[in-house]
Amino acid sequence: MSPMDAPTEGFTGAPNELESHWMPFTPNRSFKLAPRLISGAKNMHYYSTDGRQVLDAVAGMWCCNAGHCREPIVKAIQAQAAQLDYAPAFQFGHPKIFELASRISLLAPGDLDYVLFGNSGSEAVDTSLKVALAYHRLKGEGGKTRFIGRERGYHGVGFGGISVGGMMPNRKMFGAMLSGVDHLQATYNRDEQAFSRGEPEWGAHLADELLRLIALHDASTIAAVIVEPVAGSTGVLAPPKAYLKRLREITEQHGILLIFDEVICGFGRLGAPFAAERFDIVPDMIIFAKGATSGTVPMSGVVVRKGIYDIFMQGPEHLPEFFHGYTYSGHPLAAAAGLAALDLYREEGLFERVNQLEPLWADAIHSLKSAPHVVDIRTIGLVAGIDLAPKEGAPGTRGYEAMTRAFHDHDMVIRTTADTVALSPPLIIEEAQIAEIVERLTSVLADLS
Ligand code: PXG
Repeated sequence: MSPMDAPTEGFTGAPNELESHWMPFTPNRSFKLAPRLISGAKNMHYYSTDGRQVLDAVAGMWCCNAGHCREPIVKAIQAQAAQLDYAPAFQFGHPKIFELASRISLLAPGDLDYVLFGNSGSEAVDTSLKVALAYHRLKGEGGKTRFIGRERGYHGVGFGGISVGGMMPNRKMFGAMLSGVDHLQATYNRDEQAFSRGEPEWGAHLADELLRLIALHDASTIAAVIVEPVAGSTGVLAPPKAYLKRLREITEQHGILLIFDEVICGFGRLGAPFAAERFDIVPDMIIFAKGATSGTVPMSGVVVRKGIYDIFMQGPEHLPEFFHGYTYSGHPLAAAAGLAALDLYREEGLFERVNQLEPLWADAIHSLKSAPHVVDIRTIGLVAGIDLAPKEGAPGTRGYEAMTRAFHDHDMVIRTTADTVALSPPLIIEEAQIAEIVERLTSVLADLS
């Protein structure tokens, strides 16, 4: 059976069939009037229920880094489901999750040697914040409870993640639950950085704002700083040169933990297992998800430095050292998928491939500079953000139109947040397919009202 003729079991996509699923982060009413339905996938493509082959320019949602329905991963999941469907995550273990933890700790820099597994990026963010609080408390620094996030940061949708996150719509509705946080300024400034490739030259000084926040709150109240090395969801914002190093210096000097949220950056997106390696920094924790299983089975985690783990390994030996965990922490199917994905990344050299493709990718995407509506383009690794000028009085409508036209009229899946187009294709993308993305996007932009 080819993905083209994936069965839909009598499903026609009629409005009554679509009603009950309250879709996440989706305008439900518009979607249900003109649905975008996908029933199959292979490598770089989706297959829509109306029989079209659709180019995936965003690796699902920044997660299917090895491409879709890759045989070794599919087979590993199938075999695992038949052999061990589930084992209790607390008080018991299964071999593959220990193997995966070892493999991930080897991929992580420095002494980031311990992995706490979860299922979603949001869960892993919560986990990391709890580790930070507990770590300081165990050290007798119980006053260190404040978190510093960054404006335009996205750390998922749990209460922990939205409090340190810097996306206004995520914060304003649930503000009552959010306290004890402060935010660094976003690093993006179009006047200074427009059309940059890789790390912008301007902006390292913005890291010194952390010194101002430390002077305001005092280091004795601050548990951790959490940032995405490259902010993904809010428009692909690469860190200014030397900015992250400066954050590391300041946090280290003041006994504040530094957490890298690499849910998007990890597993090759920037040409290294983790962005920490690309930027030559050892943070105290790295949050990962998405690419860990190439998007096939939900899995996330937090990689933690040895010094943190060691602080927890005290107290009575019959009691859990950390009161935290999920039913599905380290699920066998996710572990099998993760091991198979790591094998595939290594065998096909997919992380190195990103380094080879990066200049070509940047040239191709930046060639859209003078296309209609384009006001900025940013590229780094195998990621791009393209800002479109908002429509007068109707911000977000141009981006939405671009996304829907790309799918319906030009057989391509892209992501848009407000009026920014984000691209993050599977790492297996061929040069010709990069050209195809640019070609189709050119047509989309030409069609936009
Ligand atoms: N941290 C970061 C940096 C993320 O990008 C999360 C945490 C939360 O992960 P979960 O698994 O709970 O969704 C994310 C998720 C997009 C897009 O297109 C980005 C995400 C999710 C969906 C869409 O910008 N990032």
